[in-house]
Amino acid sequence: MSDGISASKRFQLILIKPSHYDEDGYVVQWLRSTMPSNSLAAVYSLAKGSAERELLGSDLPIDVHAMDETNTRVRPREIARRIANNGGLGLVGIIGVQSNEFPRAVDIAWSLRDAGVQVLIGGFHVSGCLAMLNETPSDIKAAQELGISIYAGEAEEGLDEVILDAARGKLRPLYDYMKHLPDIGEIASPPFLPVDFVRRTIGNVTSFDAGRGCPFQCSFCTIINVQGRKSRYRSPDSIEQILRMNYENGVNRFFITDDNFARNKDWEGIYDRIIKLREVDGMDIRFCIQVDTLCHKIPNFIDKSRRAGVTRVFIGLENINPANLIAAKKRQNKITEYRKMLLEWKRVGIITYAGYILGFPNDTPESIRHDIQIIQKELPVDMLEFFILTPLPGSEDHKILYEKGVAMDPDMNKYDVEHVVTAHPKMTADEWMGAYQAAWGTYYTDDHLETIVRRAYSSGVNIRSLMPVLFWFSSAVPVEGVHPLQWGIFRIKHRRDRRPGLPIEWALSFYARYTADIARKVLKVIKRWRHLKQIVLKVEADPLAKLYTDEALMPVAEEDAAHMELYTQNEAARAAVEREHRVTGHHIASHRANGRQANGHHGNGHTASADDHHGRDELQTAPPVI
Ligand code: B12
Ligand code: SF4
Repeated sequence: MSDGISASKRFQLILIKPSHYDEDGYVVQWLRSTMPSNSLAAVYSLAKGSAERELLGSDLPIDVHAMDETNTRVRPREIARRIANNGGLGLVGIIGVQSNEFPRAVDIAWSLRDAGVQVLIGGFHVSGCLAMLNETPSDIKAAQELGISIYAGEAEEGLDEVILDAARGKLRPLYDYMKHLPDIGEIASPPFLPVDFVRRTIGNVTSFDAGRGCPFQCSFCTIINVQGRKSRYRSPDSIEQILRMNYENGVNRFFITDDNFARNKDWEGIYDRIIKLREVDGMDIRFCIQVDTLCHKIPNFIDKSRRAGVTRVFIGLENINPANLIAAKKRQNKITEYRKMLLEWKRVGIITYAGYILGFPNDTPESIRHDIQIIQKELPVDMLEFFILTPLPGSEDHKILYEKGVAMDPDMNKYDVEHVVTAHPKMTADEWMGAYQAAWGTYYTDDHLETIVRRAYSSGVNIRSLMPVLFWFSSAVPVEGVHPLQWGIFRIKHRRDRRPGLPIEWALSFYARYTADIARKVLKVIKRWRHLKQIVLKVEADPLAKLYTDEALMPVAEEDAAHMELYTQNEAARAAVEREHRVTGHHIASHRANGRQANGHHGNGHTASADDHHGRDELQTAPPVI
């Protein structure tokens, strides 16, 4: 960011999406980060809208600048200078701050406050805490005492007020917009980031939220308490506007950030518009979405996903032990539906990722390992990603522990779902952490990588497109020691950007270690990539590979449920299956009579609907993944 000296006054609005600190206290930063932040896109676009409307009058123009610390170094002194050079009026908004980013956000904010700059922090940490707790937690209070303002809630209706207050130099300590959730149907400035932002991330992918809110009630979830349980959604016109703005700039891959797009009340209207853009207007646009495990029951959802250009789907599987799912109030997750749902996605050639949470009350290191082995054998999911069950501020779990005074790690930097922050009834902290670290290796064995590729190939999934994502998810932890969602290309470390309280290292030892680290990681990456490539080439060269099948790919109608561990692993699983029999009135194994037989399709035991006609031949023409 240049200092941009101006003769007349210009209000400087600088938006920063912060990162967080690694184990050594250095800021996690990459040459190319995972994807552009939608939180930043949403606030940036609204701010640009305020600037275009000349909110502060024609004699005080607003300049909006944005930066994402996961790929750009934040230099507080440069920011302070820019504001001073433009007449001294400005505001720094620290955007979309998650709990794990709050300490870093406060450190950035504090150095800006020290230079006399007005700063406001918003995002899930502050919104979640204010939504759920009866008192303001000490870290937020401490920030306020440093003169840092707090914004809770969504920016769509409150940003103008903030800018007006900041222009008068009268920012309030707290803006609480939690009580009213804005309608986002027809926002004049929907989320958008200029193309240079997308270029600083991997691939040609950007993100936007088509809707907010989820009707379910999982106890570890923060979303429902911040964004609500009612579905609010952007209109198809608004979605088209977002897609066209990006497409015109050469960006045609999108991550729709809705936590559960299947419960977006207007998913079909949105899909129909996207299908029109693809099939009539010829726009080559592709999507990655997040859904729940019952999405396959929504008529047309999966087939329309394919037509709308969805190539990848994230599914909140979370666990295969029904006792754990009940403990987490995740009653909508039924193990008896998992295979049907995953086979449905396979049927249309869409790559699946499932989230799996470790540390529910009944988990032990042994049960976790065993559960992963069951998944490998019996569930046709491609990528599995692991998270440590964490009482994230904003969740019911956090509220309960907080109110009961149960010990939780006070360092918010650790609330990145990769650290143990509270006690577990059956595992020590070390055992729990060990089980998390081991989980990646247990799932992504050489044998299982080959099985995933073989299953995908025989199901019509483009394995050349699967390869990079499989590489990403199987390698992030062993190579870099970070979760795949946080990984990036080429780790950047600035010696002086270290967490306050930790010493600034000697240049020689810092750079020697940094270089050795990079060299070690590059070698690992090359080795792993080559290995995966060999698997892909081997499968492609195998004349029988298209005929590959196994227990996981077996149509539900043909499965031998009585012998599947998924359904028999423990008392809770057997009870869940029994309950399902009572409700549906027929036995899982007896689906055989109703389901489609092996005919080149992966049947799912559903009565075929009018739309249910896509077979393998069509899959060959399915678009490749993002
Ligand atoms: C997309 C996404 C990601 C993406 C991109 C990040 C992004 N922000 O776009 C990626 C994949 C990188 C990611 C990663 C992670 N994520 Co994430 N992510 C999301 C998700 C699904 C959507 C974010 C979003 O776009 N929301 C919509 C926007 C518009 O809402 P918003 O961020 O709240 O912003 C609005 C308001 O808060 C307000 N606002 C925000 N900031 C500011 C600032 C000012 C000044 C003002 C005025 C207003 C304002 O205005 C905005 C517009 O209304 C959310 C869940 C969710 N529904 O939000 C989880 C979520 C934010 N992620 C979460 C977590 C835990 C993570 C990870 C730690 C998990 C992991 N190991 O992968 C990592 C860590 C990332 C890191 N530190 O590097 C948690 C955070 C919970 C918490 N208490 O902190 C959430 C809430 C999901 C959950 N499990 O509960 N994530
Ligand atoms: S399904 Fe996902 S978004 Fe909905 S309440 Fe559960 S965890 Fe939250």
